[in-house]
Amino acid sequence: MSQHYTFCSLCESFCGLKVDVEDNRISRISPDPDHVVSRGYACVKGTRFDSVQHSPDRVTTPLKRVGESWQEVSWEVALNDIAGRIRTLNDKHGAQAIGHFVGAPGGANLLAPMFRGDLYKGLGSYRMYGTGTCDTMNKFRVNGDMYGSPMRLSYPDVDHTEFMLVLGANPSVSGNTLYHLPRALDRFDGIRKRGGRVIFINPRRIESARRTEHLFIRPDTDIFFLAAFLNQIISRGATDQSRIEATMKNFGELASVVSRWTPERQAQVTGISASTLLDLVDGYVAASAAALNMATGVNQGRSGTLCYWLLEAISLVSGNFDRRGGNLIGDGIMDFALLAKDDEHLKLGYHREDGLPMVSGQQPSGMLAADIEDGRVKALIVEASNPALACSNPDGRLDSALENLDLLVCIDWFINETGNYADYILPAATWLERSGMPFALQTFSACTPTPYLYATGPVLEPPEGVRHEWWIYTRLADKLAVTLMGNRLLSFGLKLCARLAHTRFGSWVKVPEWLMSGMLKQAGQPGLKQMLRDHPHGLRLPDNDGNNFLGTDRVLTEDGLVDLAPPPYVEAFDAKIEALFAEELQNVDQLKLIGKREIKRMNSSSSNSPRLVKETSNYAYLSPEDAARAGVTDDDFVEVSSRYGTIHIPVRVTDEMMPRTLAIPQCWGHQKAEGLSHARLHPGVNSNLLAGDGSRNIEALSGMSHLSGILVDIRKADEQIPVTELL
Ligand SMILES: Nc1nc2c(c(=O)[nH]1)N[C@H]1C(S)=C(S)[C@@H](COP(=O)(O)OP(=O)(O)OC[C@H]3O[C@@H](n4cnc5c(=O)[nH]c(N)nc54)[C@H](O)[C@@H]3O)O[C@H]1N2
Ligand SMILES: Nc1nc2c(c(=O)[nH]1)N[C@H]1C(S)=C(S)[C@@H](COP(=O)(O)OP(=O)(O)OC[C@H]3O[C@@H](n4cnc5c(=O)[nH]c(N)nc54)[C@H](O)[C@@H]3O)O[C@H]1N2
Ligand code: SF4
Ligand SMILES: [Mo]
Repeated sequence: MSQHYTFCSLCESFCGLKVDVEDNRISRISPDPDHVVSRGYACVKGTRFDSVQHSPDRVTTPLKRVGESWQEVSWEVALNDIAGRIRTLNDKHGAQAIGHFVGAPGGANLLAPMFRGDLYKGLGSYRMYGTGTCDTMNKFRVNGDMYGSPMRLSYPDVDHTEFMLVLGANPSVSGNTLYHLPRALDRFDGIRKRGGRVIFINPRRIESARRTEHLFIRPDTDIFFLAAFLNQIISRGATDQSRIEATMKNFGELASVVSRWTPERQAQVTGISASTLLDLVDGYVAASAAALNMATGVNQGRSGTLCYWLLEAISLVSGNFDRRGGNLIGDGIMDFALLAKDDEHLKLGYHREDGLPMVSGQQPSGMLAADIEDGRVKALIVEASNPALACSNPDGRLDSALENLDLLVCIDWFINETGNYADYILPAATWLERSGMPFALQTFSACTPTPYLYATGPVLEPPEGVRHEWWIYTRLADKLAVTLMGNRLLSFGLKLCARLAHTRFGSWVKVPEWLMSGMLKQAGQPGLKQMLRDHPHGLRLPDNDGNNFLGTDRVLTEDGLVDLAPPPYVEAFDAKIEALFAEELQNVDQLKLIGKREIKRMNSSSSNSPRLVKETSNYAYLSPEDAARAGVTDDDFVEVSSRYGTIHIPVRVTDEMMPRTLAIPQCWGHQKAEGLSHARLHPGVNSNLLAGDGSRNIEALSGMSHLSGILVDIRKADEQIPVTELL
């Protein structure tokens, strides 16, 4: 038996793990008690990953769709055919017809992004979609406009703050997003023990708020709360004028934008009373340092970009930004923001031919079905994703579109619901089978209150027919005559390595390790070998004490000033806020649908693990008041309908829910998955059949999909039809 230390790549907590291995099989996974940050914490998804890793359903050789069945083929046969079909479609329809779609796990893969990006750049296609427009693209947009780069991403200094306000996140279940916070509950306890306050604002009384304050907010009304909060700070004069004058611009415009938003006015639609808002502002202003955070619950509403702008503005003008215990901008081992600044593909404000936004090079996933229907996209390579369940799919529109593609290739561990429609499944290695570092945001942008460095080698050998993403993209680049890394010699070397990687010279080829070592050394850090030998539990780097951003050349705007009121935001706010408010006043009595992440499920991809998901937990969670109004109780079925679709689902009644709000755990609906034998036994229903897509349902500034706060109606279903028969 051998013992290995590594990190879990399933969520952004990146917890340290100890993995016991016998004959290339996991015998046990336990939390690493010595990991420099997670210090003995890991959740069940990490410690039971063996059930995914060794699943009998795992695809271990390329599969080609032939009629109704799958045929095992060699990599050469698969990649030659795929490259040939891409070339033909490219000749006929142009490079833009060749699309890509990347899912959340693709972001945790250190090297895949470079290779996939280069392949598409080389092909001349910018039609790259991803679930980034389901979770956070609004934040990247704001960073670009206010600080000059999408990658200048702030995070709350949780371990030093005295007051923390969190909107639309549930870190103790999700492991958090866009900043690193393992052991979230301990860290929030720490704030309380220091005499501080932690407040979660959320339509559901969430797990993270068990020992903290919590306030209900009506879904998708955060913009009114934030506008009134900011207006209070400004009208009280609780602003740091000297810092504003020296390091920021357009304060006057900002003040005038929010000037009509009073605590009383926001209370009409948010459900947060005027006195509660005033109390929060008192607490925020009185704290020696106060931090703010918002995440997917707000990002997925209709005003994610404007909300994040107002949130950052509160922190900036109140003097809490760039200050210990407030919100900080990290200083990673290399300045990723600076490096990415001039990259055409990461350019901000880049628009599609139809004027829709593309942030950080990502096409709106809510446009995918329409783009396929319009013939804009003919081929799609999907890496590490399951858009059929993850994205808005009004009444199954995305399913039909995916089915109609000329070429669909899924690079995955399994045949998931999207894979059902694929021409090829290309089997990829798991994170236990590759070398890696916690991804770009942490290592390169230091989005973490506890800066550290970690590197791991592979813990397991991949099965014979499985390949790494870098290899797949490099072989395709070779076959399609695309130059990688913008350098012919390097490209030739990489292609040669990929050709040799699975021959008898394979053990010489260490492309991921060479690249990682190169990056580490270039950043003045120990190389990979030294990291693995000397720092198996990670290397803690110095804390970020703030005072290192505002007024420095790290602000990448042209004039070096933070823009408090980027014109497109002022315009969008003025244009839509009153209409949104009027709409909210009208619908206060109607139900709104939100999602619910579950500790044992990672998006759509844990349901196939018998050790994680034994039965469905895909209920419609309702407040007792709403259940009574609909005349339903636990296990009754309801019909939930939106403008876009209808589903039937059993009910759970809980006082965790705010009245007029309904939560359904997302990314269920496995009845059709050919390759997920266990998930099919407890399929659940896909709540995204209720979400709208197309240009009317994506947020105009960032392309984010509207996935939370969807207006729905419910009624008791006449009979309890088994879920499997409903779709
Ligand atoms: N166990 C588990 N962990 C995960 C995932 C998973 O599926 N399962 N997914 C991973 C991924 S891809 C991501 S992006 C992260 C996301 O991490 P988080 O951002 O923490 O995501 P959620 O847990 O969905 O938290 C969103 C919260 O917003 C609330 N909410 C919904 N609508 C609104 C609103 O309008 N206003 C406010 N104020 N709150 C609202 C919801 O009730 C919910 O508690 O989690 C990651 N980690
Ligand atoms: N209603 C609603 N819908 C939502 C959300 C919500 O909160 N509410 N959340 C949204 C969010 S934030 C996200 S990110 C999406 C999540 O959706 P996706 O990003 O599509 O994630 P998964 O559904 O987990 O699918 C991931 C697939 O990748 C495979 N995989 C895992 N690791 C790897 C790897 O290293 N390499 C390869 N090649 N394959 C791998 C898995 O087997 C699985 O099939 O869902 C979105 N959808
Ligand atoms: S919280 Fe769980 S899923 Fe996330 S990194 Fe830690 S062990 Fe993995
Ligand atoms: Mo996500």
